[in-house]
This record gives sequence, structure tokens and C-alpha cells, in this order.
Amino acid sequence: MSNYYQPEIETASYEQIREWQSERLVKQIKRVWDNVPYYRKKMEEKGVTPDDIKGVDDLKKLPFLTKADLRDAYPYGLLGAPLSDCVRIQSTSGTTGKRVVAFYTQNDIDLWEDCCARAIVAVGGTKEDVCQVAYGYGLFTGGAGLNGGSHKVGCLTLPMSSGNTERQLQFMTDLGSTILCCTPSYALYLAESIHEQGIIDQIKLKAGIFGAEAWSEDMRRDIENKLNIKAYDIYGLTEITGPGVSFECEAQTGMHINEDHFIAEIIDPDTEEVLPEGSKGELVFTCITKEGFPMIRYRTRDICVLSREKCPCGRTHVKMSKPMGRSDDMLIIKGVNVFPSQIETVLIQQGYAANYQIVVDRVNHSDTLEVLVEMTPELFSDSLGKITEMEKILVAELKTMLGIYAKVKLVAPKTIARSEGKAVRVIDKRKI
Ligand code: DLL
Repeated sequence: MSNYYQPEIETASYEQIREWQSERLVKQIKRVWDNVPYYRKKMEEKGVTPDDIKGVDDLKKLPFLTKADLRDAYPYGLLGAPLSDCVRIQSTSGTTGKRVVAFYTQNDIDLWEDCCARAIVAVGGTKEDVCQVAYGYGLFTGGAGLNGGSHKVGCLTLPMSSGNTERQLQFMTDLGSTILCCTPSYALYLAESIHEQGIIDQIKLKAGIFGAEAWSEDMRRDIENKLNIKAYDIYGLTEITGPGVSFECEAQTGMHINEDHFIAEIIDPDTEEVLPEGSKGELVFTCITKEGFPMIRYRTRDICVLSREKCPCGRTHVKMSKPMGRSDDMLIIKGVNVFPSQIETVLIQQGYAANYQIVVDRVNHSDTLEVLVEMTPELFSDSLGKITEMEKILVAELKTMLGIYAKVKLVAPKTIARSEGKAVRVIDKRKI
């Protein structure tokens, strides 16, 4: 039986959700028109005024915002409330140029923490739980968001931040953590360390809430098996609020978007045309309750699919698939689109852990792709013949998946640098 943090919202009818969205959108656009000259100008350029926005169906009339707008408007140009009403900033490193700085009023923080509390309750969290938050604290939204959600649920919260693995494991065993929140790559690292130290019997974890970076279904199974837990996905981005924009429920088949706060659309990234439900495209969000940093039709660059299929958990909010890569992270190698997640899938299917690095370069005007893969202790071999054989298998499997040749280099366990936050998977030397 499912538990909900805010049952009347999380299981509201589709009609009710649309009604909330329409009402809030109309109000939000008026607020933004009055308070955010940067966006007002964009509306004027498109010939739209708040009077044209009567409900969700009019959303498509509004202009998009992109990372480039954030850069142009940095730092205060997209502020939606007086600075004196803002109580916090959070920030993330942009892929290019300036950092993203988002502003929050107290009300924004309160609603954000509700979203994270929904995610914790959805994985079975209650006030009896010990919730170890090993996302980074500080400017990154991961620590702050899940910390706030954990308080709201009433869990005993361990504000560990990321890193210091010895201390993480000590508290995990001494205080009996039952829920772990961190990036999936750090979860895997913690799992490896637990097995190395032979302390799996002392671990009481039952669930993990992992997000902030792409991870495959195979990686999920790997973490679940190694830690003997259920591993749930959580998604979000600083511009929209942070973790908890969407979260997975017990069905583990996609993440429910908190539609009472965020309206989701899927567009064709090239034509900007809104695509029908079920299409794969770029995810766009409109914040309808945010005051400090009210993003309207913000292009996330994340590629995914939305689905309104009935969910066995009873939640009615639309589900998004795992992001299948980012439209701007996608590597184009010899003209072929390559997503790092495809490479990860091959590696895990072949029994490797998700410890790898992709190196892309250009030699004699031609792109090259090399994948460094760590051998797991089980697969470890120091026989040159055996290693060459294993590399050949991976080359063939990658060729089938990607359609192009990738050089594979197997390296000894624990030789690829571990990250405590988001893993650095790709080194594209063509950009350096
Ligand atoms: O990563 C917020 C977050 C913190 C989400 C903790 C989940 C848990 P940013 O640093 O702004 O915010 O990065 C946002 O990370 O556009 C996606 O490309 C990627 N991302 C976030 N969650 C997932 C996920 C946080 N579950 C960017 N799966 C987003 C895949 C994810 N990618």
C-alpha cells in the first residue's frame, strides 16, 4: 500500500491538476510581467500580454527561456521577487560560462522541501527512518533539498554532505541509516567500500534516493544487489528548484513530476514545436508557484518521454522517463550521436561496474572514441591474452550498440578517479 506525503495533491484527478495549473499559470504570468522586465520584453517581442494567457492551453504562446538567457540576465535579471524577500541562493556550475544562481523566498523553500518530502515518503520513508544525506551541502541543491525534505517527514537526518567515505560508513553502521541519498556513482563507491570492508551485515539500509546524474537500469540493479536495497531515481535542476522536481515511486518506472508546481512540456529541440504525449524530446518546465526565480518555459536540454499511464502507486501526476541524455551533452562522433548512457549499458551488461571514462579526441581530422573501463575484482586478470580477449568482446558489443568503433582499454580496479558528487564521465579533448 502506498504512502503519500500530501495525498490529496499527489492523487488529485487530472481535471483538478489542470485547474490548479491554469489558475496558477495566469497569476504567475501577471507576476512575471510586473516583476521581471527581462521576460516581459521577451513577451512583448512575441506580441503576447498577460491577457492572452487564460489557462494551460495558452502556455504555448509564451517565449522560451534557455541557459543563454540565464547568462545574459546574470545575476539579478530574472529575479521574480524583491531581493529583500529572498532568503537563499543555490547554484550549480553551468556546462559553459557562468554559474547558474537561483533565488528562493521562504515560501519557495517550503514548497521545495514538500517536493523532497514527497520523494522520501514515496520510497517508504517515515519518522522512524534514519536518512543519511550524502549529497553535497552548500551551493549545490542536493544536500539542502533532501535535508529539508527529511526534516519535514520527521526522519532522523544525518547531514553528511558528500565525501569522507570512512565517516559515512561509520555513521551508517553506528546510527543504522535506513535511507541513503546521494549520487548513484557515489552510492556505487560506498557499496564497493562496504564490501571491501566486509561490513554488509551491519548495514540497515532499505532504500536509496539517487539522482543528479544519468544512471542506467543496469546500474540500478547493480546498486540494489550490492547494497540489498531498493534504489529510486530523483530528478531536478537548480533553475527549476533542485531535487524533487520529479521522483520515483514503488513502481520504479519513471518519475512523477510535481505538477501542482511545475508544468512539463516536451518539445522538438530543433523546431521548438510541442510534441504529443509519448514523444521523445526536450523537457521544458514552467514554474507556477515559484516567487524568487520563476522560470517560464525553461528548456532543460534533458531528453525524455512523458507518460500519463495509470500508475499502480495511485499517484496521478505525469511521469517522465529517465533522461536519455542531454541534447547538449550528446556526443557527436564521426557524425554519429552517442549518449554516454549507451556505453554504460554495454559495460554493465558485460559484468563491469559503472566505473569508466569516455575520451573523445580528433586525430588527423577524424574523431576517435576511447573507453577506459575498470575491471571489477571478479573480472580482474593480469594475463595480457585474457585482457586483450575481454577488450575485443567489449569493442564488438559497443560497435553493435553505437554503430561505430570504440577503442577499449581495461584498467586495474580503482584506477579511475572516483567522484563524490557527479561523476566525470566524458573528456572531450576536441573542446579543449
Ligand atoms: O543535479 C539537482 C539534483 C540534486 C537532482 C540531487 C537530483 C538529486 P543541477 O546541478 O542543476 O541540479 O543539474 C541538473 O542534472 O538538467 C540533468 O541533466 C541532470 N540530472 C538531475 N537529476 C537526474 C537524474 C541537480 N535523476 C541536471 N537522472 C539536469 C539523470 C539527472 N540526470
